[in-house]
Amino acid sequence: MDHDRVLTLLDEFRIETPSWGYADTGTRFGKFLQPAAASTIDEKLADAGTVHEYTACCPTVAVHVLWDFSVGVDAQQTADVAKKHGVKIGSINPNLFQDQIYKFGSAASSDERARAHASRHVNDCIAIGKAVGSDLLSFWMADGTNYPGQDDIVSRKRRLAGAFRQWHDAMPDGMTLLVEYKPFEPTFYHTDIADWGMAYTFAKEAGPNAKVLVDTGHHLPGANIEHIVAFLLDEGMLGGFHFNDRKYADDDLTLGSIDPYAVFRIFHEIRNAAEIHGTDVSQIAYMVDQSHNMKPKMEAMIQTVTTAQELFAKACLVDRKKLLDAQAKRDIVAAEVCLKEAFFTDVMPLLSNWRKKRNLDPNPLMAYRASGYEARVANEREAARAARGQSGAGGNYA
Ligand code: RM4
Ligand code: MN
Ligand code: MN
Repeated sequence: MDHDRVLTLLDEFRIETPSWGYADTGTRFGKFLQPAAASTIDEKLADAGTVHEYTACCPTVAVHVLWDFSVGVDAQQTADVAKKHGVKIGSINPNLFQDQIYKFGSAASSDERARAHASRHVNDCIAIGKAVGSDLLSFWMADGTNYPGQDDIVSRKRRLAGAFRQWHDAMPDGMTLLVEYKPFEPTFYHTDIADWGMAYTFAKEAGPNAKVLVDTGHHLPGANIEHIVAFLLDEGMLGGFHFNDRKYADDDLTLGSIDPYAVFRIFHEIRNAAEIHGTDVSQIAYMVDQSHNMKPKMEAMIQTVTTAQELFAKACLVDRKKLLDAQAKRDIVAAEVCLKEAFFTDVMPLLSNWRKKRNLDPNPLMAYRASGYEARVANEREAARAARGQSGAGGNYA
């Protein structure tokens, strides 16, 4: 592929960053607070805007409704704040796991009150989505059970399917419902949407505007994620990604920090679908789902999106003619070499070129570091928190 074509593909490669990635988050063992962490939606959007300013590839921000919108605040106002920071509100993530009422699940629960509570929240989320002009309603359900025999799996499945159908039909035209899966955690015996096949089934039954969301950290060890991606794409059912890396489980480590070749292989399947099979890949929502506990959050986010760009560019460089030829000859070694050659190509000159055209520094991470942003907002935010009588950024997640 010639370099101009890669540059055009990079123009179309947009990555959504998550509001919760800028806030203080932790593990179930505690939180390590960072003075520069964002504690208000305004601060989160300012951070997201800054990431976009240095990278030019992150124009939208995912929001988690419970954490980012307060009762009585007009959603449109939040959209205006986003605009002020040079970004837009992207996917709307309902929170169906934190309220006490969800102890036994939300839409899959046998408790009618929990189901009604969930539906009210989802309807509020749809209204927020409409108000801010978002076209994605993204579901991760924590529903599941902890012990064999705890609840009837089939009844739970039917209740969940019914809820998705209702929520699908409540969405305005142009909105897409995404169904995310995860094999375990927070429940440890069964999860109601445990894998891509279940997510596919729920999405398919919900209606034409529902698709599957692949969170790269939500698989059991050894799963071939690029195979899942290729399969879903060919079925027209791949809605998008939550990018992160992992060593063990849902670790939410920086994308490509553990296994960059695995990320490359995912992008390779996407480009293969587009170039060999004529699949429309333009609607795939690339999103980050990481919340860093130890790394500085902004640096981690810039690292993540620039890594995504690098691995995507490398995947664009796979010589597909040569690959098809090797496959036709059943030449396994030559076929694999095609992938390896692209993976080991230095794409930094290409990306520098892309950035220069946008008046960006060729090294966004170093430019961000040199800007002093972190120290400045740390001072401002610590002072603002002290004025509010708040210690630490607070926040809700973990
Ligand atoms: C879950 C899942 C969801 C995210 C929450 C915070 O593990 O990845 O996408 O919204 O975490
Ligand atoms: Mn996720
Ligand atoms: Mn996760």
